Amino acid sequence: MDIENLKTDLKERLTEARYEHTLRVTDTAINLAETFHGPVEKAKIAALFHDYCKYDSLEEMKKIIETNSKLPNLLLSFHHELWHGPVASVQIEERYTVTDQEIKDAIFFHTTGRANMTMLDKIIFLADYIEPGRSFPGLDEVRAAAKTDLTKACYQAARNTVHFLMEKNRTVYPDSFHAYNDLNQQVF
Ligand code: DGI
Ligand code: FE
Ligand code: FE
Repeated sequence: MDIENLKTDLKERLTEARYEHTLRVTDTAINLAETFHGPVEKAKIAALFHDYCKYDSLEEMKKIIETNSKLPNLLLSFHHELWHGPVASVQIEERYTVTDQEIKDAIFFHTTGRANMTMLDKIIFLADYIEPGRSFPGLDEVRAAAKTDLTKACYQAARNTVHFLMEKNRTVYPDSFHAYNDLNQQVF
């Protein structure tokens, strides 16, 4: 993987603010991987690519979801914010020959999480939530937990997100609930 080429591509595809977010998520993911003895190189690649499709057109993403058997059509019944991770996971395989399943899964599930998250899934999900540019209610607690307990911090992030969506009368994608329930059982 030529990181400098990838960064040039990202700069073209993303806004300045989103590109800066991506670099902060990457630093955060590398730190988490080092702290919890996870896969540092994979964390770096997955973090750099995680929002690769964030600004793709809705028509284009819809077509990819409809035609690619790896992507569930259920996504189309939920908010389009949920599409960019799954779509990125298949696009990067085609464009950059990223075939590592662990990396593709971490990108696919970075917005919702899922049941039985791998360590890399947790690292990317959490890094996206706690990167220094974020300011969510309850973030201090999650950042504190992230220093010592990866699963507990992910649980708190998943819980806060589901709580936030319900407060706003938004729909909650099944994988978000699956992540919440499974992490809850791992923590308590
Ligand atoms: O791409 P980012 O902005 O860095 O972060 P993200 O990929 O976590 O996307 C966050 C958005 O996705 C935020 O607006 C909340 C929304 N979201 C997360 N989980 C769900 C969700 N929206 C719905 N409708 N249902 C979910 O389960
Ligand atoms: Fe995202
Ligand atoms: Fe992100």
